[in-house]
Amino acid sequence: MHKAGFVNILGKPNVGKSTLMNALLGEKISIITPKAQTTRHRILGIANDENYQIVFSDTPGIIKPGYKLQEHMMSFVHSALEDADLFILVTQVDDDFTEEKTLSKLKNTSIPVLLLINKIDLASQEEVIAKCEQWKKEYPTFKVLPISALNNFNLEQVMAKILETLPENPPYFPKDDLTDRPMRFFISEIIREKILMNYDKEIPYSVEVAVESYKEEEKIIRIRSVIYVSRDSQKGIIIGHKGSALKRVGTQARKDIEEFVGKQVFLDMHVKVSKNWRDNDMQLGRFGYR
Ligand SMILES: Nc1nc2c(ncn2[C@@H]2O[C@H](COP(=O)(O)OP(=O)(O)OP(=O)(O)O)[C@@H](O)[C@H]2O)c(=O)[nH]1
Ligand SMILES: [Mg+2]
Repeated sequence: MHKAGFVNILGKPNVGKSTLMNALLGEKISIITPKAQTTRHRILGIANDENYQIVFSDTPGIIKPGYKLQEHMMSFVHSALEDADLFILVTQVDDDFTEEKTLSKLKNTSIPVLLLINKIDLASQEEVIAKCEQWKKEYPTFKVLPISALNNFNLEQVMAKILETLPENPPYFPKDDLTDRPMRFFISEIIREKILMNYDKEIPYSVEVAVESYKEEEKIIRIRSVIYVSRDSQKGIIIGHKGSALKRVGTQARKDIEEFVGKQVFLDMHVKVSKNWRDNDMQLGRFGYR
């Protein structure tokens, strides 16, 4: 018997959706940072075993969109809410999910919902128990599990629940596929992760990264990337005094990319201004938001 199906991971920003997917896959597919709105796309992560194939969707955190980029991000969430074999709603002990539309959709769907209370390593046992009871009472159809995605706590139970729910199906993707995204996407995401980690305020939210070329030679991979900012003044901040800030980002990104591709990497980085790209349909389309 072979089981296969789609498991869509949803929730507010920063609750640990990407941490959970990576932990369940045992691979770093999605980038993770302490900042909200790290994930901007719907990213598939595929867990393959002789007897099953689980196709996870990591999604952007649910917010009220303020500009076009965020509208696109929320359209990816809506597409993930349309169909699945299982929805996983990730919440935190100290931070309830209260977005009415999504909750009512999940409450009224015939698709099973697994509600995870994440980051229980940061809470007391009493708080965790109380939170579980509260969810079970308000949403009796949801399966409720407390977890810590960071510490791998209770994740075997999550896997067991998923496998219990998955229907009998042949695989949807080739059994050695790990994701639906090309190499260039992961390179640009790794660079974006380092930007989120190294800059504050509006900078991480004003940046998009594009990989313009990826050339594999015998001993080295040569990558040319462009960091786009939305205003002139942000260019200098990204570059920093005598290029120091950009150099730090480049070194950190190169190390991670080398680990990811298993080869030496030469990373060429350029900074360009794409005026107000977050609200520009054509530019968003070029960046892959469709
Ligand atoms: N203490 C603790 N921190 C966690 C846990 N799971 C995730 N985190 C942290 O929470 C932060 C956000 O994690 P992400 O996985 O990026 O969260 P996300 O829900 O994907 O966030 P967006 O992509 O912005 O929507 C990171 O700093 C993680 O290390 C956990 O179980 N315990
Ligand atoms: Mg994420």
